[in-house]
Amino acid sequence: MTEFEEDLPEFTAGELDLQERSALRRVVGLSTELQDITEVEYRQVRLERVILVGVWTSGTLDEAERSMQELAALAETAGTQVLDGLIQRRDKPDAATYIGSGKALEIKRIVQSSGADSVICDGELSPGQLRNLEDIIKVRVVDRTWLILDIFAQHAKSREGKAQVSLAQMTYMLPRIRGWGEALSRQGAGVLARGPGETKIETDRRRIRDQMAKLRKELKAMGQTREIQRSTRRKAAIPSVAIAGYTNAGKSSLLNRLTGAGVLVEDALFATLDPTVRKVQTPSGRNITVTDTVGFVRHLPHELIEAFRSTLEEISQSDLLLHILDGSDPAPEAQLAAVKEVLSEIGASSVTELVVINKIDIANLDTLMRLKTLLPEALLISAQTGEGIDKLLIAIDEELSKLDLQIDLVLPYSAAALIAKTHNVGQVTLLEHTEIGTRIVASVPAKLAVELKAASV
Ligand SMILES: Nc1nc2c(ncn2[C@@H]2O[C@H](COP(=O)(O)OP(=O)(O)OP(=O)(O)O)[C@@H](O)[C@H]2O)c(=O)[nH]1
Ligand SMILES: [Mg+2]
Repeated sequence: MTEFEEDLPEFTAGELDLQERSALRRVVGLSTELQDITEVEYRQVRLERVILVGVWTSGTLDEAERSMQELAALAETAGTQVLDGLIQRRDKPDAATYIGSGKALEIKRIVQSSGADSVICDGELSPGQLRNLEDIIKVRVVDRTWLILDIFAQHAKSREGKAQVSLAQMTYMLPRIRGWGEALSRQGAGVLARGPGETKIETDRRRIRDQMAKLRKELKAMGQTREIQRSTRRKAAIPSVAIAGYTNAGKSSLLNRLTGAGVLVEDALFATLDPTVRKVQTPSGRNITVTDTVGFVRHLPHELIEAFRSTLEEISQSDLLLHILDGSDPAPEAQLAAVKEVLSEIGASSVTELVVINKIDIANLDTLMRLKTLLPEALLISAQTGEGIDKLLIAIDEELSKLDLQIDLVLPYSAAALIAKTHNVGQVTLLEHTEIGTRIVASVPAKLAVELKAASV
């Protein structure tokens, strides 16, 4: 027995097996995996203990603090422990370091004394700002955009959702690759995939671009499937109602309340990423579909809007939009503005909108009064207690009936299926059998009116 072997602690057979395997993995890691880790992969290493940093440039201190509270909620949703949060008053963010180099040094000291492993800045930082801050503070520095992308990545479940988030992350990372671990990556040291003279940054970029092209292709195919499903619903002339709004406003709760859909409801930001479509019947007997989808947030990363375009079409292509507002939020007006901004960006501004103020069971009365003055047409509900839901359904009915057209025409007897469809989605007031066919007087969605006209005699 050698000296070395004598020094080995005693292991049970199982432990030894585990040790051997992890030792083996470690060797493989040293030779290729560490060199091959891309910046994107490094960035995806979990944050654990974080310090939040914000720059307060305009608005009241209250607003600046609320923005930081939201950043803290986002950080916690991402699974981190928030150790501290600091706001720096400035006319505008520092071009080189966001908070200014003096403040950056101060943050470095706080990071060291608190044992934080990362810093999260409340904004979208330029690649240069991130790099400079990391150089000063000596721990990883990420921004709000990165954090939101990370939450999306953790919550994505469907194949489409995952692909959308990956694409958004890569779009964000591509200009930000700084060649992390340059010291580790022995340039050109025998990694097969790497061409002669190519640096690690170039390899990373090339790899990311290849993956992005692949993802775009996959997403295009998945988007086509969604489009087919949507056009099937369109052919059936069933009006579509989309629920949109700020994250955590209660969109999924409302869908569940309306349909018993059993969608995940959670007091967490971005609990829902994949859209859910369910059928509902309104009090007048109208069949509609209701879609719950991803929530919005202030400064929703543009990369995400781009990547989620196909999902967001569920909103922009709907017949009616229920804009859910969290009445229990201290400043729902800010949410309203943020949601409107995203809606216009996704081309949904022209869709008829009903503003629905939710959580009235726990909302502050003053806030509700303020909102009612600002939005006299808004409906008040509680998805939790069910209050106001009857009125909401009636309002949905009314709004949809405005989109209906009155028809009075004769259909050939061969068009029995169309008559059944008219019964199903419209309000039939007269049905009469004549020599040439069935006379039908009804109020129907515009899409069906076109179809009926084309088939009439
Ligand atoms: N008190 C009260 N809580 C509500 C009401 N509606 C929703 N909630 C709560 O608010 C939280 C968020 O609800 P969700 O339905 O998941 O919200 P969402 O808009 O789908 O959120 P995301 O999918 O994360 O964007 C949950 O804890 C719900 O229980 C309500 O009317 N009253
Ligand atoms: Mg939801």
